[in-house]
Amino acid sequence: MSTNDDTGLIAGFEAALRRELAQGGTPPTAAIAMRAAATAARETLMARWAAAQAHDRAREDGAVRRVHYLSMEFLIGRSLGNAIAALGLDRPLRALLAGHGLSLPEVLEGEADAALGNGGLGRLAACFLDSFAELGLPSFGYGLRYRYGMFAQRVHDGQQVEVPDDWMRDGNPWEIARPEAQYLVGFGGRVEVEGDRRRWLPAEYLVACAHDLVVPAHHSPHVSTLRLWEARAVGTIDFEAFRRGNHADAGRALEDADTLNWVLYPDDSTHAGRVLRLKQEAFLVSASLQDLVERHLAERGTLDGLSARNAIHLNDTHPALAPAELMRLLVDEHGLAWEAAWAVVHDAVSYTNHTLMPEALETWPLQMFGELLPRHLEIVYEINARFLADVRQRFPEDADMARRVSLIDEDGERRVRMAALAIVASHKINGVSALHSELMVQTIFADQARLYPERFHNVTNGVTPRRWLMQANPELATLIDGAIGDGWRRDLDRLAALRGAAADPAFADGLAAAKRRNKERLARLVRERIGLVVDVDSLFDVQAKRIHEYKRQLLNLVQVVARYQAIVDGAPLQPRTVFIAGKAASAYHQAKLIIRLAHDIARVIDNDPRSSARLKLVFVPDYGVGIAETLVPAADLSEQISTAGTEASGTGNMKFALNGALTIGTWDGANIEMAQAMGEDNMFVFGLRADGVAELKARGYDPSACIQRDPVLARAVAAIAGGEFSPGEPQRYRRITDELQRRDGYLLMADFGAYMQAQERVDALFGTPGDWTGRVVANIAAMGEFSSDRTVREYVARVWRPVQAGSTR
Ligand code: 26Q
Repeated sequence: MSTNDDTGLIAGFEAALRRELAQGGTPPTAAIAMRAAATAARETLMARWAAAQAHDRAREDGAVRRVHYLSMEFLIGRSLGNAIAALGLDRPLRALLAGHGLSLPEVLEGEADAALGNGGLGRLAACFLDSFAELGLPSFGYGLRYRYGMFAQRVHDGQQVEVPDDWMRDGNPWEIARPEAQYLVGFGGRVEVEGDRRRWLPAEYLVACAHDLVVPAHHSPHVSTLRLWEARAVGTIDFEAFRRGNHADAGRALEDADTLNWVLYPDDSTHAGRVLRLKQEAFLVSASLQDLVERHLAERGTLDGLSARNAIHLNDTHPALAPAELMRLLVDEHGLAWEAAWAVVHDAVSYTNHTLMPEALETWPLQMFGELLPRHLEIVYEINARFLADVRQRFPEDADMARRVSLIDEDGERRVRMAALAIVASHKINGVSALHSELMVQTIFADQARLYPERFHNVTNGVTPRRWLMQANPELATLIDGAIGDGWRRDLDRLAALRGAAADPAFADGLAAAKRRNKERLARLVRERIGLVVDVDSLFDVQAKRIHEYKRQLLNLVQVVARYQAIVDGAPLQPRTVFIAGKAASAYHQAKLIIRLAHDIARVIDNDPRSSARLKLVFVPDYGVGIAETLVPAADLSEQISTAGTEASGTGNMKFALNGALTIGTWDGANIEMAQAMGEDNMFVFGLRADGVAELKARGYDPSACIQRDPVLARAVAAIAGGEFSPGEPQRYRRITDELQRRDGYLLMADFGAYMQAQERVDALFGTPGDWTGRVVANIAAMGEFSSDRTVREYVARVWRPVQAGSTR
């Protein structure tokens, strides 16, 4: 959106870039050019940041609150492509680089992925930052500045090996240190009683130092901020120890502080009970809330209006210490009465739940909690006492209610329940798809929903069309511009106008051509990274997400085995390339075994001349935002096959459909709303629904009966169990096949037949390209409501807007 107004900006950028590029004297490498462009773009971003802050401060209308989005994860990926597109600098940058013999794509490739997140929850937070900027919403994202982000995934002998992700090794040209924003965060120690006031005397302090990443809007000069906290020691080196030559002792305090910055816990939905993780959560919460209070005081001179002007959102329970910490700040440090402080907390705080899995609900051993955060534990007790008194009064007939909803789990080792804390404190609590929000109030939070029905609601997830269509798929974006204009870039609902374009043969041809080029791009990546050649005429079938049993990559693999066996028997099946990508949590053995099985199956298929023309299985290593940007636009088919009732929403499902892939999926998470938006006939829906899953489990599920009933399934499972894919070690997959035959907790065997039938429908449709393309258009045209702009607007309207005068929450 380069306009005449941008000429100054472009000239400034060019001058800055020339200055940066000239520094080495020698011709710049792609890496140097990347840093130079980032540094140059940063100057503009900083200016926009200052203007945005001034603008937000000056908003006197009180119509919007400043949003503080607290999240342990922000999976932002690379920034340069997004920044120069947003600032309208692609063209001058391309020209300048060409002058140095460099191309823009190779320069963009040189940037490290900022992988400060595990998966969906972290990527959602990154999409929200983009939408915050685009919507001009006064906001701060708050997170931690991990030295090592999500581990890099290597594959040795078909097995996942985790390698530290040293993403800041060459510095981070995007971050802006804010030495003026520093706060002390305490840990441990004891609580002193002075009359009716209590003071926490921590045993240890760390300093939280702010580093900002600036996220630009694409259609306005607005920017949003991601403030990442770094932990530093309060003091310096121990000079006395240093003088004695004891260097290790001299730096001990610095190093101890630094451990907090080291790693993002690579644990997707299983609970890692580590004291360092709790310390990280407390650090994020305390620094962010101190920053909020300080800013409010600086702007308004009083704590009055704190919650009328500020919203605090908890991205799952990881920052759920926030209500306790805000109570401590307001009551202990600023002298507010408990009731007044609690009203502020309740008015400010809201919470999003991202999982129904009971084992993933965060709890902390009381002992550990009390040792690290003694004052917060007292506050949790006080909140709990008042809450339970209310519960007992309101539900005298249900004697067990208090035990079930208590903030403290008293069964066995006593633990603090973070979700219970988040719910009691929040004025609004939401799930991330219609089904998930419904199940949330029927299952894990049924008691709380009885207590506070008005607090629970749904906000279906979305993804940013800037990164996931404009940047990842420029050819498709340009094609859509030609068909319906470029208004969709700001208002994704306009994609609905594409329905009319479905009948236009030129548009259909354009779609096919764009898809083919994106498939070629992926084929190149696969050739370069893993040395495999894939057939771009084959159907590209992609399942890309964290490896988890509930997501059922194993169902996909069993299907691939059955397909392989059918082809060997002579079935003339539609040629397919099946791509699987994703990381397994380092301690999740079953998930790692699934990765290994994928490699073993891929090898056997690849070495079998009878199948190689019709089937290929490719495991794409090191899945992350960067790989997704190539993988998503290249897919013909998107696999969204979780057991119904387990995937809270999914957001990959949205990215694939937006890029013109058809979905094969279960009636789960946001798949349901996508199917409803596009018409169920435009998605390959299969399998048990959530109620069917629950019924079957209640009836008593016997997976071996499913296997016996279906010879195709029996043969596929037998091949894996018999060591056909691991001839040197026939028992290698025993744990997997035993589970499938005996327990099959995620009902793969029950859904297998329906899945195979749906895959047959996929093959048949792919064989008639005209019909396939018609469905693709219907898919894209229906994706308007899955923009994160819509999602964020809903949060603003229902959660983050200031409460109306006179009404209460
Ligand atoms: C908890 C305790 C200790 C260490 C780590 C964790 C932890 C970390 C990450 C627990 C859960 C997560 C991540 C959860 C997640 O990504 N959930 C996904 O959120 C998406 C956005 O709402 C949904 O689309 C997905 O369905 C959901 O699985």
